Amino acid sequence: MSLSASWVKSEGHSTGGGAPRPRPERRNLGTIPRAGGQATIERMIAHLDLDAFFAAVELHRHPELRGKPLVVGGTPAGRGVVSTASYEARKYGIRSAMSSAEALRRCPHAVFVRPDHRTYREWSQRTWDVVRSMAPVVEQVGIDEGYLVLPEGDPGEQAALVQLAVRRRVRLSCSLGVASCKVVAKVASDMRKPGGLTVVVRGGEAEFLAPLEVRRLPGVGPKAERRLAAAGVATIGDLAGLDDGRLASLLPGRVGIELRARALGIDPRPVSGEPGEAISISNEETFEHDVSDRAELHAELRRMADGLAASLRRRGLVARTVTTKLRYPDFSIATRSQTLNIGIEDAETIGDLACRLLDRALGQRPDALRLVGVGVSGLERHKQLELPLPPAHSA
Ligand code: DCP
Ligand code: MG
Repeated sequence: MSLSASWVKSEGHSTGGGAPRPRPERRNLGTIPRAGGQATIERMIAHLDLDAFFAAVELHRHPELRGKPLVVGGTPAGRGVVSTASYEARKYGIRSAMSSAEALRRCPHAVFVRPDHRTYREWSQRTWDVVRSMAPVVEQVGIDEGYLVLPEGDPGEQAALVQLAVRRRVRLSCSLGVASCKVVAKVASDMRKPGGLTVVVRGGEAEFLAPLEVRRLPGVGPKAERRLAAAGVATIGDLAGLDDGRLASLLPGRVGIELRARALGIDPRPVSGEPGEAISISNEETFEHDVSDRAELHAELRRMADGLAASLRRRGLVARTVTTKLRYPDFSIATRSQTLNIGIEDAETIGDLACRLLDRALGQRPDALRLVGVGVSGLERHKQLELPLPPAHSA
């Protein structure tokens, strides 16, 4: 499992010569309500973006294409355009939105594959299910990108765990940027693609952004970039340093004021996913070799149940339905579900049910398995009541 080195500034790093800049004021970014309601805690957030997403999915479907320059898009014979290109193809200067004909000119031995959006949506959903199972608040903003409030603990380590989970459970590579606010996290996730993780410490936002080209700041489009370039504003730091008069002449109105604030690493937009908005949380594992040992399968399910229980507790949720999924070596899938009268959140009960459901399915078809998974659904807010486990009925 390879993780690229993090770019982590040490805490308390000085902001360079002269008087230290004032710390940006506290913001409500990455702020999630504490159980009970009133008090809030401030958390670091992450922006996650999958690497060469459509191409990465196609490489799973056509492993024989690995290592070759791959273009996903319309046909170069017609008026097709490039949706995305593998990193191998990007070495030839192939980019999203370029005509496929131009892509073929740049790399005559590139392989072209037509996009299959339905499949990409499925892979996207699998990815975001994994992220939602790990983070208390998740706001997906595109098919392959979104923001998450990081769980408690060291932000870089927590982000690395999310990255690892996406790689292991979905088998996709992603890059993450960790910061105190959305705009900085988004810029950071793009710093070390593919497979990168970049952490910007709180207080280091403006210094991190300053040397970067101004077009890398989200919100600066080609038109604004041209205007700024003509006035000698080349970097995000140049934009951050504009006085009110120059800013108003170059980028009049609220747009200018907002972009200058962003250039300073100030962005008040919250991560706006509601906790518990997910309708299900699941976890699954594809084995290196098919597994038939019942004890090993049970141990795997219990490990997943632990993770699901932790995720439910973190989000203040309980689940009423447990589902076990099995995939056989011939890729056929079986699922078994059980629904309870009240919600549960503890690892042991989820694990017990998951194992029982597995046994039931294996009773009908006792083969080795390629994959097992556990999901919980029927999610609802936890009620502060200790109730015994009710009699269960099957669904
Ligand atoms: N996409 C598209 N047309 C574009 C841009 C993107 O169809 N002009 C699709 C294909 C991409 C997906 O959206 O795979 C995600 O877009 P990204 O900009 O995140 O690009 P990639 O994920 O492909 O590459 P990167 O590693 O740079 O994120
Ligand atoms: Mg991407």
